[in-house]
Amino acid sequence: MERLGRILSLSGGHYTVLSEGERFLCTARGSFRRREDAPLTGDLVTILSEPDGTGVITGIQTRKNALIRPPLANLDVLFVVVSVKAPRDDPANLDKLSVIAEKNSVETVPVFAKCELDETRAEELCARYRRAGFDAVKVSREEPEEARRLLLPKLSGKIGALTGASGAGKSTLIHSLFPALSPETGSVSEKSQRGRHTTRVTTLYPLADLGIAEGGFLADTPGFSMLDPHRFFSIEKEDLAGCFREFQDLLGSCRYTKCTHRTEEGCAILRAVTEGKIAPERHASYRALYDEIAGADPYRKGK
Ligand SMILES: Nc1nc2c(ncn2[C@@H]2O[C@H](COP(=O)(O)OP(=O)(O)OP(=O)(O)O)[C@@H](O)[C@H]2O)c(=O)[nH]1
Ligand SMILES: [Mg+2]
Ligand SMILES: [Zn+2]
Repeated sequence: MERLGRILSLSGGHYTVLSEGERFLCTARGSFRRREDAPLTGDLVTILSEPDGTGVITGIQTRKNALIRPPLANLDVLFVVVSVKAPRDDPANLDKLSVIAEKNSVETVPVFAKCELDETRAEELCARYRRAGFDAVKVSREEPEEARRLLLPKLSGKIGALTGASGAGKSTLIHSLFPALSPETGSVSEKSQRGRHTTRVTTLYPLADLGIAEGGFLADTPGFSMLDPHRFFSIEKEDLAGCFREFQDLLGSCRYTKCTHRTEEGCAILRAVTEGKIAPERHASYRALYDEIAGADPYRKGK
């Protein structure tokens, strides 16, 4: 019979599709030949299912977005875990990821972890990102209930993924959120990604399996730190300012229409930085990313 389902994982050419609480092991119909047509984990698909639990994917519903690395479709929320201490992470990486997310209609949720180790810094960072327009939170393994209260509603009915530097506290957070999933379980695909097979395995965990009625999925995919905005998302340097949400209202208010918001006279963004309306750290991230994009492609130089 024909039914609608969600692809939870892809392994060895076989897709695991969740449909009305049942899992089907599916192949894709031969018509998905071209790489960009191929079904991805996270896709909502129609399948023709057999009573023995197998099926064939016959169609893909329109995607909201599609990430190449890791391969994942329809991501709604990206939780970027940043450790406030031990190790003290640089939030510049969060800024970079938030740009990629913005470009792909993914909501970034900055999560400042290990907050009990430096409450002042955690509060400072939270305030900075809230001011920039993000729903930032701080968490600690000492308060798993609080982490659940803050983060689970953001996953309800959505596909979310966790990313962040090594040691930031991702596995610990997964354990706080889903005590039924051991941190070891959370890193299974991480291990397989390091194996000799180049195929990257991204798995969606249905929240329903954990007894969370509202549904939603958490993607176990550690590959986000590999993202290169220029290469993978073809962000033009001219589009970058629009991906910093606290810049958006000011775009068009600069003296020069081609203002790059780095050093120009009469720049509305620079004025906002001076006036304390835009965090200097965020503007520094903007400049660094701008230079990175401008310098990344020799064919683009001078344009
Ligand atoms: N003090 C304190 N330590 C924490 C907290 N969360 C995690 N840690 C510790 O930080 C270390 C790294 O935590 P993990 O959860 O393994 O970090 P991860 O992001 O999964 O790291 P990778 O798997 O290497 O990417 C572990 O020793 C944790 O015990 C916290 O809230 N407070
Ligand atoms: Mg981990
Ligand atoms: Zn400007």
